[in-house]
Amino acid sequence: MKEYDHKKIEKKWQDTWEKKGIYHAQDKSKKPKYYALIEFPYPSGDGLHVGHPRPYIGMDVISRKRRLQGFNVLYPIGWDAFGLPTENYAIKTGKDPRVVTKKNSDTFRRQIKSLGISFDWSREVNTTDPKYYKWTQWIFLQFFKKGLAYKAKMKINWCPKDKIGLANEEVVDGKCERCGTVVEQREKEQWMLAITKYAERLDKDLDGVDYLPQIKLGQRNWIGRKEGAEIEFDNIKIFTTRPDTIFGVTFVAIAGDTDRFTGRYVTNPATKEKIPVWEAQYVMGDVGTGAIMGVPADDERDKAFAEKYKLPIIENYPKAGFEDYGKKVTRFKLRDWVFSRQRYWGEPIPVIHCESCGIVPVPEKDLPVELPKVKNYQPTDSGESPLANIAKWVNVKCPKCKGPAKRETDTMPNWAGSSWYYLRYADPKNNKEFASQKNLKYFTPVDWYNGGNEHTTLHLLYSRFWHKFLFDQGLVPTNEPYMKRTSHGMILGEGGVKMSKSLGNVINPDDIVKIYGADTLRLYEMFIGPFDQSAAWSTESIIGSRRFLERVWNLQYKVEKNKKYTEFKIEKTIKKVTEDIETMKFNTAISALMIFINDLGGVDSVSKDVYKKFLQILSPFAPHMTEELWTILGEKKSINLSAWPTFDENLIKDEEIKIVVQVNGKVRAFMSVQAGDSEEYIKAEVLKKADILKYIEGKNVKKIIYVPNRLINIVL
Ligand code: ANZ
Ligand code: ZN
Repeated sequence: MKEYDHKKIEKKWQDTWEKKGIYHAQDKSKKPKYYALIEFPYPSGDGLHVGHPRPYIGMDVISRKRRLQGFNVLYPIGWDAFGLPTENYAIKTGKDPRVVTKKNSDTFRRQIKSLGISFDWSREVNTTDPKYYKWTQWIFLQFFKKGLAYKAKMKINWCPKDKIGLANEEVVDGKCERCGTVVEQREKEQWMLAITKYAERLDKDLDGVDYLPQIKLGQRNWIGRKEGAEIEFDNIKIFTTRPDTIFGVTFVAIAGDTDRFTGRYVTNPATKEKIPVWEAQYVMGDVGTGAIMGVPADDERDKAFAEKYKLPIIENYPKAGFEDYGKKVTRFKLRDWVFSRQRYWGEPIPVIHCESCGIVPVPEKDLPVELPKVKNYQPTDSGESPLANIAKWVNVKCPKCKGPAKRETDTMPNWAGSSWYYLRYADPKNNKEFASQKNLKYFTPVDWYNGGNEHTTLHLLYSRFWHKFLFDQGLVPTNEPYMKRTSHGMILGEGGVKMSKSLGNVINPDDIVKIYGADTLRLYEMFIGPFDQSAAWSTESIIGSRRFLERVWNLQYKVEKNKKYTEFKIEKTIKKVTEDIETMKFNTAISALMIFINDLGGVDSVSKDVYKKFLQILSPFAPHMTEELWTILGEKKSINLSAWPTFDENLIKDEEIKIVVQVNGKVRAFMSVQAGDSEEYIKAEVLKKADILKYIEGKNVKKIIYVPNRLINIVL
């Protein structure tokens, strides 16, 4: 007997698969396509920890199953590599961020490859590659040409530590999402993207996609669609969702830094009474019209305000019809997207400022505008990008009038490259278009996208916006980018605390792969708990997953080629695994596999047919070992090229049925039987049941009536 040597097996198959390009999606195929997507990682200097691969393995299970089901699967990966951590590291060490990015992504790639994820590495993209960001810049220019990218003086959220402007989405409880520093407000010229133009569709079109309910809700709340009315109190326009309360209005309030009476009065259009105009802190300048009508009797905040400043409160007032005073309007909470950063490590915004022509887009033939090499990556305290100091790069001729002009020195936020990367995967080497229409038509939309909950209001919303815009320009074939969206829970450290460097509880997958093997790690991460919930790592439990694989391995020595297979039915297990994978219940799929092996424990031999089917349904979880066993069984082609086992529904029906047990016509108990059990057998068994014995002990059983699959009646 050969022992299960994961080191040899895993290396061997990873090399073979790579050499044969077995996981490459075909641009042209008779098979239907399936596009599975994970959020491409940011290649950090710390390398992978065991939390990273959880979604990769989850979607890998789906992808592998789809291949066996006959699909031409696109399961790509790349690097979302612009952004602050690399830039801050460059500032500290003076190293070129390009070099740092290369090193980090090399590490990530090596680590991910060691897990046997079936990514199509031939389609790898990197957002910091000029060949890639050329198209990010090109798409920006399409926004610009349509007036959806514009410059505005804005109060922006400013992180004084990172020296960077933040989008609202990046501010959590008034603090910088990255470093926790309290955010300040600064007035600055910024590039904006007009996402609000798409607010209505971003909300409405959620109806047509299959996202988890909490993801839809998260987006809807963020977009904040609200129907209400605008009503004019003389020259002050207010926004209300309750125009019916207009007879209860006792004051009007406009947004202000302090609460104070303005000295002015306006007329209530319903009552024609004069009411005072206040400035109030609780009225937000950028919500609605920035002014409200105060109804202290029916609104908590208005009531608190009225009590504090001794304003009248009208308790009983007639309700108006919703339509009587109002111009009906729809309002959104969503704001336009602050799209520029004054930092180095991002895509340069491809426009030129000319004194006579104004803002001129860089001509398409001059794209990409490449990031120049600099000596110092430090952002300036005045808030200007380090690019502003490179006169040679900044000073250019205006493309229109050839007069002296200056390049824009702002760069794009780290959300830019990820807003369209899934389109590039369809045609990653194209240097004429961001992707050909033919490939886009074939591969998109993404069929299933799994990613982190933290991206619900950021990346997921941004990329839907870009996609809709591209759709409107006729550049992508569908209105939505992703048909289905799910999310995964985090993997926590031992004992349920977050894995972090400072706590010293980070588990490096390299160590696990070395000791237990990639298949064990994969199986364990899928078995650790419900996929959508957080789960705590336990090195002790990983041994259980390893033992299970060893048992599967050893079963090869019990295989009998000609054995007629009767005693063990695998159909139930096939059904369970087939269905559970579809709902990402990976943990229960694996328990079904484990139960099957347990039940097999005692037998002397197993039929080859059953064993092969078992290997096939285990293969998405443990691809290396199953491939090895498949070959040992004499198969010439990869298990990945085999067909997902189907099952005879009739054999499945052969399941437990609950029947009613009566004694003299009275229901006394229930009994589980197999549909295939004979009447004789059931009649004998029922008389042995403890909860029946007490009714019949010492009595004479006259007859037993059996109604198949329904009831059994013992007549005394
Ligand atoms: C009168 C009124 C009567 C209102 C009432 C509510 C209840 P919600 O409630 O969250 O859907 N509002 C409008 N613009 C505002 C602003 N710029 N800053 C602060 N509050 C503002 O939000 C809609 C309500 O929020 C609006 O309807 C308005 O108060 C207030 F019994 O008008 B209401
Ligand atoms: Zn000019």
